[in-house]
Amino acid sequence: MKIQTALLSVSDKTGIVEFAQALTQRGVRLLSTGGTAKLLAQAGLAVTEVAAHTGSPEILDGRVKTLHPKIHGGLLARRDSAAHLATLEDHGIDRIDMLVVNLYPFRETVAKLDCTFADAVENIDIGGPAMLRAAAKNHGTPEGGVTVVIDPADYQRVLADMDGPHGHPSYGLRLELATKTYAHTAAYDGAIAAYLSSLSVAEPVQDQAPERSTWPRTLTVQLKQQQVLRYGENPHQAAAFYVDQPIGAGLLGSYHQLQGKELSYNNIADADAAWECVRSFESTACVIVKHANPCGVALGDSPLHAYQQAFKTDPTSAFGGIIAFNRPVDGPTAQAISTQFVEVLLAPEYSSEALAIFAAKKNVRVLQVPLGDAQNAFDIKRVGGGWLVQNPDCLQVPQDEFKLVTAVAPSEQQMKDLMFAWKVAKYVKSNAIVFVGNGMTLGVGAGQMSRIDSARIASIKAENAGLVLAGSVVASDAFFPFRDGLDVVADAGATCVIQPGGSMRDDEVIAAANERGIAMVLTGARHFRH
Ligand code: 93A
Repeated sequence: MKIQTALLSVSDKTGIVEFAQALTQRGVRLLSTGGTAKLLAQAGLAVTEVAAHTGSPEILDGRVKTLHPKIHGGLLARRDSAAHLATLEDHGIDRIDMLVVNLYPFRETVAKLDCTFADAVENIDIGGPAMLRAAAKNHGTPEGGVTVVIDPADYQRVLADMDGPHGHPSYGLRLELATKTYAHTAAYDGAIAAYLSSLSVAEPVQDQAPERSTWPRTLTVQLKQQQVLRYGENPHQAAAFYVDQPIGAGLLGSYHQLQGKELSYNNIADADAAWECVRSFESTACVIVKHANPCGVALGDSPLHAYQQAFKTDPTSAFGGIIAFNRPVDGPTAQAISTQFVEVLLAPEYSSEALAIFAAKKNVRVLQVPLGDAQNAFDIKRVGGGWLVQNPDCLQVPQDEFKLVTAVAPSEQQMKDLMFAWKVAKYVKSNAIVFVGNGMTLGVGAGQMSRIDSARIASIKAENAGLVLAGSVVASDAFFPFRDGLDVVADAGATCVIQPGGSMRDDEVIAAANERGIAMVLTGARHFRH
């Protein structure tokens, strides 16, 4: 069914004049609301104001513009129902075949903290969502229906379809746009609910910016399915990957897979752990992850050097690992990696030489992830019957706030290593103990129920890899509850320790450090990771 009439009513007027021009050229009659109509008329386009079309003026300061049977009847009448079309005739209602609407900018308005309550309320769009939902409901059948456009990015696709074999937007496109519309109106209402539920004042004053709490009582997130996964953590669990809308720059969800087997659930979880860790370093770094824990992390003069050092930490665990770089991967690095079994590779870029080397290893999943500093808005953990929500762990205590509590102080290189170890410990599951020497991990103890066991495991792993802990530094993600954990790392050869402090027995632990001639730095903040 050829498009005869389109209704255009947009707050974001990007590209609307050009789109309206293109519609006019294709013989479409334009209806439009106040501000949009004015803009189109200024551009020399023939446009009928909705008020003139319905015979009802905009009233109540524009709160009622399009809420009229001539609009909603024109959108909702079934194109395949003779009775519906006859009803339109009886009431002198024209069909509206296309709806182009984007809503009052509610989210953008309330994002300004000085936005008054009245301003927020006035930016709740009523007529727009009503029309959008009506048009999307009536997206129709392959024979005909309403085309609903909420995003200027879709204008070109709609025109291309109109110029295609059907002469009107295809059913597939109409269905897709209708789906997008409902996701959009749902998120829009979600934002309104979140705003209202964040107001901490029982009776907000109209012309004042109300106080708002960080945690709205209602939380809505908009997620889009990126892919259905073959299975979940285990083959008997179904799974899918959903990503935020929009995805912040630098987060894993914006990955582009260049080659290799399909990503699995565990691949994605491990890739995220590796990526979050590697992008936290400013200098060239490589992170190797296995079962969500880093099993080798190193800084280097080049990606190759960083990889070789990271690999040395735990070559056994690195087998089948996830490897991430914060620098482009070049040919020599690719060559070195291709001698080991690797599940997933992540980097901001790859040279053509590197890609040619990986191409010979068809199964290796090569992901390109742009670097960026976006953080997730929330960390979410599923528990029975609900979600636990928190801010992500982005705390970085500046080095000048660290407290030296021992007689011995770290050297400059040891201080660098302490900072590095502290950063890595944040990405190791608690209880975390990380031995470091010269910018590389020497032993990682992860996920034990007691800190002393993590310390033992870390030193055993260093020994297994043939690495020497004498003169190393060590980080502990949370305080030492007793001196025993400290004694284990000292026995292994550590000479400097970084830890949050804050234990009831800090005095005992500090005394032990002094007794053993160890330097100890307290950060004042812990990094549990469960
Ligand atoms: O105030 S409303 O909730 N009541 C309406 O009847 C109505 N109809 C369209 N808002 C309404 N709209 C919105 O006006 C549209 O969603 C669009 O965002 C905006 C376009 O207004 P104008 O063309 O005057 O700039």
